[in-house]
Amino acid sequence: MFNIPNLRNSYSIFAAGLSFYSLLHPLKKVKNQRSLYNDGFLVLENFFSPEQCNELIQLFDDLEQSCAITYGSDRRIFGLDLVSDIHRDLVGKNKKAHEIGTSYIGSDLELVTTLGGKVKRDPDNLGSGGGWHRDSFLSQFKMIVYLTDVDEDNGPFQYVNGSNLLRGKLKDASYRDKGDIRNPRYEDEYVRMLVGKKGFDLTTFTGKAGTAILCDTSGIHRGMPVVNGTRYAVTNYYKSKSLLWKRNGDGIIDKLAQETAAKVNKQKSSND
Ligand SMILES: O=C(O)CCC(=O)C(=O)O
Repeated sequence: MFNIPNLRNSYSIFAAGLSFYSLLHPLKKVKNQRSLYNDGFLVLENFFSPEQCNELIQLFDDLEQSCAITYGSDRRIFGLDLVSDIHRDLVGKNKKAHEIGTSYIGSDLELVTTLGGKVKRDPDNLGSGGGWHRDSFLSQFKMIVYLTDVDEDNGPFQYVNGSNLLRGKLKDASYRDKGDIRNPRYEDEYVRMLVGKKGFDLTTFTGKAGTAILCDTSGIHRGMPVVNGTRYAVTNYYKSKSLLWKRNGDGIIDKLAQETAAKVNKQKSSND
């Protein structure tokens, strides 16, 4: 009998759908930013000064107790652009990140939220983002800026090079078990196989406080599990203004950001 769940797990249907969508929404090879297209990321050093990083950390610390949400080893505050001037003006409204993302995705982007994140060692120790994953199978743009120096020990961002490209997505899906084709989460062993045997490269982003990573999070990525120390970062989430890029999950992040704003407003009015 005609079985929809089986059909949904078919490689051919997944590949045809993704290819069709990618034909309609081609990613752009922008001059001077080819690594964003070819590898899925672009690194800009000294994007923020040490003083700016410290100010952003201080604000996170001030709000952590009342506003942070815990996800494994992550402490996250969504919507910092709604409650902090420096998060809004320096990070959320950052012109350079917006311009680069818009030219890569090929349609005007808008900020969904500026997230503040702090990662520490935790018993499950999956790292920021909860292990290897794609945020979606369709391209998505984010900017992560480290606010503390990041080495191999305190949770650097990691990315499987080229896993943002259609050919990377199709190649990877062809290795997966049928039931996993649409699963955006990956076991460590699977990523080791992609990197060790299937010719993908892996980048681990160590860097000084103030380093920005602009990336397409439809590629396979994670925050490496923390061995020692703490990592602070801010992340801009963007979405396209075009209706053709609408996703099922749109709205969840906005809601979390509004919750932060409501908590901070309540705190302010009880202090008045
Ligand atoms: O901040 C990081 O290092 C990774 C976070 C992540 O994977 C995510 O939010 O999707």
